[in-house]
Amino acid sequence: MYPFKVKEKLTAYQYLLKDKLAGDKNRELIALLKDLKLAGRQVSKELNTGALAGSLGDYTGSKNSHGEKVKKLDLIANNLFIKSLENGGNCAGVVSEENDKILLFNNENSKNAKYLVLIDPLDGSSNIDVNVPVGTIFSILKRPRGVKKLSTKDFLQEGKKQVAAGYIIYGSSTIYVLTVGKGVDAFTLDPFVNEFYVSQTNIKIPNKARMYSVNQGNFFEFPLPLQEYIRWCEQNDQKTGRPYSLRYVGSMVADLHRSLLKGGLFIYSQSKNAPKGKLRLMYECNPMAFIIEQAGGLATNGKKNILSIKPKSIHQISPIFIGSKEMVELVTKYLRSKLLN
Ligand code: P6P
Repeated sequence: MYPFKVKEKLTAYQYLLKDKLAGDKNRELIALLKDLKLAGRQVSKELNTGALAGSLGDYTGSKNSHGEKVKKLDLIANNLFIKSLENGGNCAGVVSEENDKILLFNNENSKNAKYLVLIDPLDGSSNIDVNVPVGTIFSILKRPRGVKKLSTKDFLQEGKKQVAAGYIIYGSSTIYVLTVGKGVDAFTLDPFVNEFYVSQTNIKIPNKARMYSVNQGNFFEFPLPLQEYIRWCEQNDQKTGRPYSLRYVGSMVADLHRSLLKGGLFIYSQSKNAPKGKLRLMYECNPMAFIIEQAGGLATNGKKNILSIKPKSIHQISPIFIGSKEMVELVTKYLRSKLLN
């Protein structure tokens, strides 16, 4: 056919159709993932031209349900994802960090759709104007069987019930990392054809590494066992490769993308100022935990596996210790042994 080997370049859609989501039963899920990719491409374009269009990191003057300042692009991203999900007809309802309550779609296609989406449309938005990578994090749950009229309780499912989870990191390139429960794959946006192509398949997180990721400024606010663990990381011990390196971007998606590829431990702990931590269970901790565990890592809240936590509210906060298995096991051992309940 050709005098040279044409390297097959599969789009995310073609790869999923061919491999991990083959078969008619997955048609709606593949279509839902396309709806999320569309909004991801739109957010990527907004970010890349952001500075030209007037800084998108500006404060809108309003605060979200967590009392955090809402930036322009937070709202733009939220609207883009909600519109794409509503018009795609593959999602029955959404929990978004930017919306206090659940959002149910009533159009003919969506109202009986099989899937629910929980999303942080733009995580780390305080970094937008200093060009630090930010990201979208999403979790996909199945609509409970036989439920015609959805309500909040239908979204309150344990993380282990997730059908799929992913994030899109808007950095030097825009990368969409996804698990559908059969390992973790990454797709990179080719801006010239505006399509996501397979870039890494079946990613495995190293079992241990010499990097930990925590806001060291909160050190004296942390529980004592965590302070002891961090001091252990800082000690000089060649046999165990210590001292470890501290890497903290202040953008969960950026810190966890590095940990996924190079190994490491990401910590957002409870502290005296934040007794439950800061990150949200349903659309930050759960999706990231599903991805990291599918890559061979681990995620706990310092006592139990993140994916086994029974949620009580859609914006619930949880401490999280996530990353390379051996590192999470060790820090959890410290915390379990001495954490004051
Ligand atoms: P802190 C961004 O605001 C975010 O939600 C995560 O992306 C990030 O990991 C964390 O908060 C940073 O919080 O308190 O260390 O600035």
